[in-house]
Amino acid sequence: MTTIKIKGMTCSHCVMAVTKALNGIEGIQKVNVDLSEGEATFEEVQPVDMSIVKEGVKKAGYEVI
Ligand SMILES: [Cu+2]
Repeated sequence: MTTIKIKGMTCSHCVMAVTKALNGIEGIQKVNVDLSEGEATFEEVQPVDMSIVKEGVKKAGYEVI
């Protein structure tokens, strides 16, 4: 299980956007985004480059910190 910190989420819409972005990355499964903690957790079924994760989250409008 991998945990990342995400900056900029304020509501359930943000949670959905980040969840969708992470689910769209190859190798990532079981995404769970926690709004109150500002965190996302997921499982890597294959190694995922963190720069791809950061880019995907950024494209959705948020930032991995
Ligand atoms: Cu929002």
